[in-house]
Amino acid sequence: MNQKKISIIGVPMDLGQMRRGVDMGPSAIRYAGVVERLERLNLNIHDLGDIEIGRPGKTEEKSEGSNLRYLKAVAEGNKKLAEVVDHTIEGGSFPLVLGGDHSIAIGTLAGVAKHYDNLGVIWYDAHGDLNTVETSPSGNIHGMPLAVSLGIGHEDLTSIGGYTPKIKPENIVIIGARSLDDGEKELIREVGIKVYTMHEIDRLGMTKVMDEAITYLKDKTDGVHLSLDLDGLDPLDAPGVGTPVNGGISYRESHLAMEMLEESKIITSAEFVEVNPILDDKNKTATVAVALMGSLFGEKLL
Ligand code: HAR
Ligand code: MN
Ligand code: MN
Ligand code: MN
Repeated sequence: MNQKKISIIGVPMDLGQMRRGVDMGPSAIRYAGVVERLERLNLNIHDLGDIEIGRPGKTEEKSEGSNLRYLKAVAEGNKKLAEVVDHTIEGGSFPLVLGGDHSIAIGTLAGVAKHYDNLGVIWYDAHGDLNTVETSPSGNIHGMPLAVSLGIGHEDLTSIGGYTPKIKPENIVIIGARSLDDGEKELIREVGIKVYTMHEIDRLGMTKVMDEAITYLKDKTDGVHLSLDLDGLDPLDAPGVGTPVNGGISYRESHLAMEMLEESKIITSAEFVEVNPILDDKNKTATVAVALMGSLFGEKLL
């Protein structure tokens, strides 16, 4: 039988934001049993281990002429990640990337997008991650990866992988947004990104939201990357994240979303980010992440 091959890539990155500990996310997710869980689904799982991420000291936080935190080390780590993701796809395997903070989407997308003419992206997140050097309220790179992938941002980040942009605005769907900065709202309107905020999720229900999102992406894309930030979920269900925002997507709604993505067969790569075991409650958030991965890869209740 031709088994689907999945390569797990850990990225112990915590330099894209200010709460230390999210670098232990890949360990926490492995501890929660990701390999065993997916092996039960008769998938061929390869754990490639972790990408090496630099450990700069606090004094190296700001590099010359930039207000972005740890720009150099974030860019270096993402370059390595892009290479590994690229080779994973070349080798016929599905890349499943475990974060680490959301700045790693820069490298993941750099490695993925070169394999597609029209890559779609589902950005499951409380945030838009559409800030630029100019609009960022924090200087934290984890608030910027979607903008960077659109080709908007610091050149050291947009140039990763040797091409830019990675994705087109009309191929993006954001789901779960409830904390958008003014500059992000402007960019969403300016370039035309489809966003399902918590308002639409409450009003339409997750079934309709996912049906619409899948229909929106299906015909115009030749692959879809799922970038799932655990803070898209409500902090009651996923407390172990650095920037929790109340009023989020429930565990059950998220399961449904993953099941619908699995049925649609559109997802060709995925990443689960922002799991911070230091802020967590007995590894609850990593456990939720693994359960969602189970549904995404075909686990059934009956
Ligand atoms: N929008 C804020 C900023 O750019 C907070 C971003 C928080 N981001 C994440 N990723 N946790 O979604 O600083
Ligand atoms: Mn290559
Ligand atoms: Mn995010
Ligand atoms: Mn977020």
